[in-house]
Amino acid sequence: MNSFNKISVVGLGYIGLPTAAVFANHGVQILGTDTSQNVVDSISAGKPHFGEPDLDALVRRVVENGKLSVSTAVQAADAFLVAVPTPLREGDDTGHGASLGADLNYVQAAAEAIAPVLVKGNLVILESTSPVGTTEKMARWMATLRPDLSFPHDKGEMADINVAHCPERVLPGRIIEEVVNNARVIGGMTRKCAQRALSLYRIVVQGECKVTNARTAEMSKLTENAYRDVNIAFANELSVICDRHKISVWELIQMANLHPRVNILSPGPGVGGHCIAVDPWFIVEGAPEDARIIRMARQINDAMPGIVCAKVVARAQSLVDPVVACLGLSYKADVDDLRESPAVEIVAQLADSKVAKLLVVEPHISALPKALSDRGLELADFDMAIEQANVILLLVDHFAFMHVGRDLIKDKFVIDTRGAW
Ligand code: SAJ
Repeated sequence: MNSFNKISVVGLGYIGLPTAAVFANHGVQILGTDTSQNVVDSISAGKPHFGEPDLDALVRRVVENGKLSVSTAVQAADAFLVAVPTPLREGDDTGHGASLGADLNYVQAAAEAIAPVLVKGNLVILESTSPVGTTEKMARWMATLRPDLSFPHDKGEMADINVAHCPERVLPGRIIEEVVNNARVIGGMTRKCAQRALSLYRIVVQGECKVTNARTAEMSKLTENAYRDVNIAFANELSVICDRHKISVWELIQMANLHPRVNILSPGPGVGGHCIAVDPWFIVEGAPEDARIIRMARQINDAMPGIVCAKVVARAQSLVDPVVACLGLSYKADVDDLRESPAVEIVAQLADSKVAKLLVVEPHISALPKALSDRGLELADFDMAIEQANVILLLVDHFAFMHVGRDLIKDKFVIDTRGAW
């Protein structure tokens, strides 16, 4: 029997809810909290408030058997898992070009909600992706409200409360499987903090668990996503250079990747999602003079929507009645998630250019995001869009787009930003 009979999960979003449900499914009593009454109501009724494979059945089961209960108020528990958003905010101008940083308001609010119910022996774990030093900040926020308890930044191994960071690293679409099977980096503010967090994760995690300090764990998550961002930026930069030389970047990468130690990623219309397009800024924020490649990669990837838009505008201007079928809006294939999606930005820019009629196709959603409906756009049917358009702009390589009849597009101008056709 482990010493964690009751775990409080603070923040029931994309990470918190699946994590809560997986722990509850292992027989641990989970108290989930979220500041949104709608989220709490929906989960209490056994229904997740977002789509994720296998999550519905799991949540229904653990709510019905009473292992997961949810509320808007944080209650006493043996351990607290914080999985709240850490969005981007405009950062200070560091003199190295405009910079962005992390908004830690949700982490602070979670710390302040947990503090009143803490008792000696509790463990608090931050899972949210955070800049280096955030776990320590969280400990200090709790300490300010609870001068009667000691925390690791003051009392080290002797502290009453243990605090650790264990970043989530799951891939949307495979969250349930990856919560269990991924390797985890577990960083404690002290060794004891790390060991206690390890014993908590061991309840459900089958992947390898590596123990380190909190700062290394914070930086490791940021590094993973910055590594990918930098490598995608390399591919995107190649695509711009190849356009100039009239070379197919896709063929080029295929050739270069024949080398046994080269593995170039895929260029595209830009980098979206709430992770890779965001987290590298947290590294830049903490080391603005030194994070040069990381900052430039962000800028290169962020410039891609403008480059794609310019290509489409140039093509449209050469036609008499240009009609552009914009295929896909989500940030990557086969998901309904539009967060930070470069495809949405491209369609918005094209609409503002007023250079062509736009037919917007996205099979995974039922209504356009406000940014596009406000511009007078409507969702279009795939077959109709392919038939009516003279320019086909493939923005997302959804499975649903892969089998379009070649004869249907052979006389149209195709701009394939994913190299999928
Ligand atoms: N992309 C490219 N070219 C590529 C690969 C991806 O342009 O070769 C684009 C995609 O189209 C998309 C974006 O990059 O717009 C990001 O997609 P992704 O599938 O690479 O990653 P995410 O954002 O869905 O999830 C990432 C994952 N991190 C890594 O792969 C290092 C995931 O493991 C993390 O848990 C997640 O971020 C997170 O929460 O941080």
